[in-house]
Amino acid sequence: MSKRKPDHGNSYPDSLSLKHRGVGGEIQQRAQEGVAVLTTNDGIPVADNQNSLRLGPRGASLIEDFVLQEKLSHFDRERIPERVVHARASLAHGHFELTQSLQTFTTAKVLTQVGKKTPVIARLSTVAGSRGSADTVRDTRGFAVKFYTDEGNWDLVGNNMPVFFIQDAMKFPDLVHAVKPEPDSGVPTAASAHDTFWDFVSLMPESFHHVLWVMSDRGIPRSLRMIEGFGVHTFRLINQRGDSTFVKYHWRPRLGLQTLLWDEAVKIAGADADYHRKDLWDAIAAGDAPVWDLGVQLFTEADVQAFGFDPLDPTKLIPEELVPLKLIGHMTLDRNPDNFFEENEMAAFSPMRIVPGMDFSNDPLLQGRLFSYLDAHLHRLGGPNFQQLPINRPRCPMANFQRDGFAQAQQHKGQVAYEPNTLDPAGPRASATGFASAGVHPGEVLARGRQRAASFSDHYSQPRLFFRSQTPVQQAHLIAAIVFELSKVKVPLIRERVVGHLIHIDEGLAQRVAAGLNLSPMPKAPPAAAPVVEMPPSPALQTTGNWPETLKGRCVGILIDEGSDATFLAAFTAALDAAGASVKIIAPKIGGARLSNRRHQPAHGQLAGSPSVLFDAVVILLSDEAGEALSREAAAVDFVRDAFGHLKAIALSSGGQRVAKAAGIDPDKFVVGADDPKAFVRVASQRAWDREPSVRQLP
Ligand code: HDE
Repeated sequence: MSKRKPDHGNSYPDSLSLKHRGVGGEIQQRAQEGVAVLTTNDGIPVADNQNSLRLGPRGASLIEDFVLQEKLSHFDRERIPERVVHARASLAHGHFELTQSLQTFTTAKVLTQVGKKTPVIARLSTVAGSRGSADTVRDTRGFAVKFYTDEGNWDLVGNNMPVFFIQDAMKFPDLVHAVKPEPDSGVPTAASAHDTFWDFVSLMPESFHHVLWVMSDRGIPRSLRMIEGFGVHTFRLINQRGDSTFVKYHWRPRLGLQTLLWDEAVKIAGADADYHRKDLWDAIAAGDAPVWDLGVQLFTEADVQAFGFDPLDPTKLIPEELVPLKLIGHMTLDRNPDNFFEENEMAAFSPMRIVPGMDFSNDPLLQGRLFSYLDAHLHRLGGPNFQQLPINRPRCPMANFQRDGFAQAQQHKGQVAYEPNTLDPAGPRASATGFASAGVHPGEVLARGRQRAASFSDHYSQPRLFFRSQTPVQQAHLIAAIVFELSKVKVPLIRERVVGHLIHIDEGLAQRVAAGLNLSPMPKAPPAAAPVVEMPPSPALQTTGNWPETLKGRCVGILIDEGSDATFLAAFTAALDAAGASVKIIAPKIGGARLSNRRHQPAHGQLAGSPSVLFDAVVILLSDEAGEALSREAAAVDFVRDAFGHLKAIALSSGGQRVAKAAGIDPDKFVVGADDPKAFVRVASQRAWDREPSVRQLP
């Protein structure tokens, strides 16, 4: 990626440029020479940026030191409130290209102009953790995309799971309070494995569908480049005639859905808390731009009658077998931000931001969100002018009569700031092609009251569909995750309540969780508000079942030391490169090692700081002597043992075999020799799921 010229901050908007400010002299001269002069925010050149103004070398500091005052007071205000949820995230720029028009369904240009590239930003986040929490925690991931369309900004603010915990916005603060660190102790950080979370969900049967999704391996993605995205709610598209069609949005990563193992995720959190952030950044910086296809499920009011569930209920998904996914375009993320704070921290997404040709549905969770995001931005970003921040500005013309307010950065001219008027005939006016809300659905009985639709009362059929659609490997992981989390819950009654709900979802699931907890006797299932309906399994919902066989986008670690075979190293590097993997050389010392041909090979990482959890497959390319020495080095032995335990492919030289022996591994077909890069590429494109029962006892 091309390195862009650093902006030293003294580039004010045009009307306030250096020339106009007449600061002149040295600044302009140095600017002409291409060297920036350090100034205060008022543009006053600073002569000494090392020492404060003091009365004598050992005397007191003077209050007249405006340079120090400005620097410290600005610093004191550097932080803004972090997002209550989704505080931790990565952001990237890119574009969306439409490949199939939806003009039968909508007038929105972004969805009808085939071939048009609309600039986008995507912010991919965790939910529960604070800004400084680890990337690989078990959690839902936020998938927020801002489309800078020609008709204004459209934000699709979704998650990597198609359903949500709750049905009504009224419960959101309770849900978030339950999952966040417990208020008395302040622990745990970024984890749902604690009493308050499970207490809450055990009392909210509607949450179980989402709970199963988070407990599946989708809750621990391998990479942000490998997560799916969903708009979750049902939205509407409106066509020229004013007809409304329901729509659900899906993002599909071209790299496929890939996940971690729990033990791996936990160890990565220690080895590299920024694992996902770096992975996305590095891929984009290397020109390896991730791509997602955008798919839609379109259906009408009449179709809904046949579903047997209510698409306004955000705890329900629409199986693709029922309403197929239509791929209409793709998003490419190909540019990293220049400044994390200005682009990621200050980005404001809201589901309320839709463009003409779109509308909302009456999903009560969505309706609550339509209030909450603007309110959060007004608080977090210091007032009503946050849309003027560069990252939030529309890229199309905008004009209205809103004025003033904190941090107003526009320079409005003229006498008129109201409408209607005759004094500014060229000023902005509403247009017939502007945004118009769809009419209320005819025939709906509108009775005011705090209420929930009877069609929202089936809480178990879809979790059953999700669970039964999974492969046995995924079912085992999901059960292990629930057992793990409930084992952190201190109050036995909460564990029992959870198992009670699981009985409705799947008897076998409940029994295996109970066995994993050593819970006996089996608790009773609570009464279900609606009978559980059997649905045909949906392969599209599989997690490990949808794992692609490829090395594309993955990373292979090659452990070398003094005397490693140079020919094999070259052969592996070439084969892996051709297969689309990135390669990282690891050595006991960061300075690298001298290979068999006496050539010096630098390393990307030091062994002690680069455990094998950071790689998708590993090659242990050691000479016999180095292998002998490293078989007494815990970092090397753990490197191999963990790779094996995490179901990864391993290539071993004869020296590598010595380390593997010390790690006590029993080679299987995913362990190959270091003389066969082709065989390695083949096995490294998969995970050794069959190996799991030999290394881990799953409930
Ligand atoms: Fe959010 N959510 N949310 N949420 N949400 C926020 O907005 C909220 C919900 C989602 O990268 C906040 O600017 C309520 C569902 C994402 O900046 C806040 C309800 C889905 C992001 C807020 C929900 C999401 C947020 C925090 C229930 C998936 C990160 C600060 C009615 C469809 C956006 C902020 C970014 C962020 C409120 C439920 C996704 C507090 C009240 C469902 C991806 O306003």
